[in-house]
Amino acid sequence: MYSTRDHTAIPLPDSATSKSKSFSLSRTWKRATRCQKNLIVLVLCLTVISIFVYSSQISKLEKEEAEGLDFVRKKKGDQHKGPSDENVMVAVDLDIAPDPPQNNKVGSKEKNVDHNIRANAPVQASMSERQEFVRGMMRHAWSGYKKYAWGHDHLHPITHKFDNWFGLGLTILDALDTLYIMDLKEEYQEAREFVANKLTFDKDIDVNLFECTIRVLGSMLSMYHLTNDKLYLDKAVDIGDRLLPALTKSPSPVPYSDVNLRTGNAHAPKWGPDSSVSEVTTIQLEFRDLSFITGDSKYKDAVDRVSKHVHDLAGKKDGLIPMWINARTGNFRPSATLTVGARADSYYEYLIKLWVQTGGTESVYLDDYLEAVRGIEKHLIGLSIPNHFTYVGELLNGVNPSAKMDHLVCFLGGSLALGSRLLEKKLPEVSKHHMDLGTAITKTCHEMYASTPTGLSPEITYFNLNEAVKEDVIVKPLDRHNLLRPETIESYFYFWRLTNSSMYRDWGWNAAQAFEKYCKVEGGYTSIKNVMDLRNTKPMDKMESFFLGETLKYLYLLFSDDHKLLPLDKWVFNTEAHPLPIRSSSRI
Ligand code: DMJ
Repeated sequence: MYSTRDHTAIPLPDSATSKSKSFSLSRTWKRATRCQKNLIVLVLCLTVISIFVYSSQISKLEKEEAEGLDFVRKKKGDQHKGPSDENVMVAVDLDIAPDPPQNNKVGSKEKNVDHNIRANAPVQASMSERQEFVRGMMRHAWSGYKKYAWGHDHLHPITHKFDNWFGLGLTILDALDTLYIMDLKEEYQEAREFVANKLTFDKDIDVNLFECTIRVLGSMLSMYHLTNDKLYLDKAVDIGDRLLPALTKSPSPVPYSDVNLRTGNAHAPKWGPDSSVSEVTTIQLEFRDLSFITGDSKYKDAVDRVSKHVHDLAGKKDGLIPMWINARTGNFRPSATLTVGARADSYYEYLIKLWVQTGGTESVYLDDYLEAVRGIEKHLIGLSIPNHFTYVGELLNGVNPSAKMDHLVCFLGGSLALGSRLLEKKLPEVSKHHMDLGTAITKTCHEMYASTPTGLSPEITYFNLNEAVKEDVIVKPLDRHNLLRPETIESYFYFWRLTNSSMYRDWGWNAAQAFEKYCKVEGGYTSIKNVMDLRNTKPMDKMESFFLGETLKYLYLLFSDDHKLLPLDKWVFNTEAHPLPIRSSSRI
């Protein structure tokens, strides 16, 4: 007789028992009524469907858990831990979600960047592997640019289009010294060939003085210093002369923001009367260097005049500068916002670097820098709730505090570390204090990355000051983009060089992997619109030239064991990461 027990007691595919089972089953089936048969078929169908639904739910849950685990871990447990806490490193090692399955195809329904072409970034890798990995990133960015945007300013790596801001091949110029430093010989030769045979500055175009100085002049100067190749000196002089009218044609010592490369016609921005203060105070390292190498003081005189004017100008608040300045009147715009973010950032960066550039001989820059850091601490620094992250906020209209921090501010940790090291003997207490402040700010910048699901920082972060809220970091919907910016990596680089703490290298490695995972596409690397949703990052289809000029260069240097590769006591990096030599005096 057929029984449940008989049925379940058939563990092995023994032919005799199988036969007798099938025999008894078929007899039972034949004896069953039509209604019983229908019922059995229905039960079998329902069982098969349930098994299928259950197993697909399980695998979906497993995948979600794998992708979200580290974010949850970070949110729950790791915010309190200080830089010296080893657990941070463990948590950071776990910070990146596992690689996506290999069978994700190009053109899959997922709106995100395509997974299939993402390289496998190993979670654990030796320093030389990390460095080699970054070289691979550079090669990938370069080959996409070369294939789809050669000679144009920026690549759109998804649509394979390009844009021209100045029409000078900005990505090539920004990338030159990175290629050279990474010893990517073939790529470097392609770039040099472009400069030698294709690049001309004799163009009827209006360019932004600041952007053209830091990217184009800065690059040509660096390349000249690194290679001694006269090609770059000639190009540096050419572009320097074409930019100079922005400074000399202005009715005040404050330069116009824009200048035509062919006609020398200079003017304020088309959209408003004022220049950003960061722009007019972040051209000095480059023009001074041009004077040092040519022996012609006209470049240095022009930019020193701007610095002196801003130094003397009324309207600062404890060393903090309002963000707008007018080239006609020479004055700050009253009641402008005080910030270390956009439109003011590199004013502070260049104060300390100008002092460094001439071997610590121009104390006016150091004095202004020290005063500014005191001002930053007095008016802009705050601690978030509940975990006391040190943020650098803003004073809106010069008076109203806001706990808003741009990613751009994240250069500050590195600059404080650099200044601190150089002030060790001269001002030991200040040095220690600046190092602590820089450390805290850099930890906050790391949190901006580590607290998002993608492991990439948003463009702007707000810090919580409300006791009732349990999250320190607030990201507003319109601030969720990541433009492949370098500032946090830049600070990791300084801290690695100056403290030898490998924690910064691990933090940098996490960021590199996140760029690889969420920004890499077939044509290069893309900015993304939403760092808060790892399933829908909304690629923006733009690869900024500073990704090659700065972000990848600082990553490469971060993973270099060789402190003699561009040592910080011999080279000062301009704000676009182009290294210039440190001199022993300001004499030309
Ligand atoms: C770069 O052009 C420079 O680092 C500049 O100082 C700020 N903006 C970009 C990178 O974010």
